[in-house]
Amino acid sequence: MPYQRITLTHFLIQEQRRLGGSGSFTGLMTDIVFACKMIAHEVNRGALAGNLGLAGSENVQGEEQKKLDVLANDIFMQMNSRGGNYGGMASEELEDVHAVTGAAEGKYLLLFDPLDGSSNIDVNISVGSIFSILRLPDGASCVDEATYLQQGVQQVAAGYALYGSSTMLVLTTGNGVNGFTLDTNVGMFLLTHPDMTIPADTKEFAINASRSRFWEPPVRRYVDECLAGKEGPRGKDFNMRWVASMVAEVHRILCRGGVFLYPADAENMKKGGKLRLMYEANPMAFIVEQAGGGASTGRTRIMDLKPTHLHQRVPVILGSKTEVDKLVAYHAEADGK
Ligand code: P6P
Repeated sequence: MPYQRITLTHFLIQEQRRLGGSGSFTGLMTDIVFACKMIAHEVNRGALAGNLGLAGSENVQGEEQKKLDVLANDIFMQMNSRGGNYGGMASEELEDVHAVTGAAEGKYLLLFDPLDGSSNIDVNISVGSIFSILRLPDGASCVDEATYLQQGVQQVAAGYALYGSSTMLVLTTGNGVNGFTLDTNVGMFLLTHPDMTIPADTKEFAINASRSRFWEPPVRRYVDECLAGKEGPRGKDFNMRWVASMVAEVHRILCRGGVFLYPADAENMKKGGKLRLMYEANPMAFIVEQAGGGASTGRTRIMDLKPTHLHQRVPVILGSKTEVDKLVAYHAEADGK
């Protein structure tokens, strides 16, 4: 019988009934889903729609924006302003937080990276959108950055869309991780990857090895041991991956295990690291932990970090629990703890 698979909307309704939660995840996700479907359409059209190349502008990070960075951000802002769920939003592409006008009832905050990995767009490698949902504290102001600076453990939900060979949406609401694939024939996300779980052990690590000259000793030790293979201290051969698109890396880890490292190094520590805490590290850490993995800076659990500013950067080590725990132990040893 066709259409056996459950839609994202029906999944969320069933989850709410099962958990008796008052939160309306269906409402919270509706506008995000619209935005991701539209972005998928624009990404998939690529050159045909004149969507490739540079926008001729820079974002708050001082990075050259791609046309699709700007378009994806506009789509996320517009779509998520209409449902009345969000009192305010924050984007990698915008310097300041954005209060949603006329959303007096908006009880949540949406933080997002509208198009992560955009350096891959022009060469047709997978990119994605990352989002994190926080509660709007009673009496707090959506124009005040401090309202958004909540620890990762406060997240209500987090997820990503992956614009790859198929378009997928992977989501956690704090009760495990589930993956949905977009059926473009009917425009619906259908449950294809229920209860995604990261294997504790792996033979695959992902790091930008061109930065090895900057690495701290515990990271160098870990990578060297992996490269030593079965004759080395790990007693097994490892494989390396680097897609330069965090969404693609995390998705691979959710599907088959692995560890992803964008660690602190001698060059990036001046800025605190490379990846942003509020709309990259925290949502991915929530997802990875909910799938049984670990997510650390190497020294601190990412979701325990107390944010200091909206575009704060942090070191990120996440994935298979055994490997993350080993890396944390190596950092502690190097720090003399
Ligand atoms: P590098 C993309 O710009 C990103 O934020 C992540 O998606 C990705 O993992 C990383 O940066 C890639 O960094 O040093 O390879 O350009």
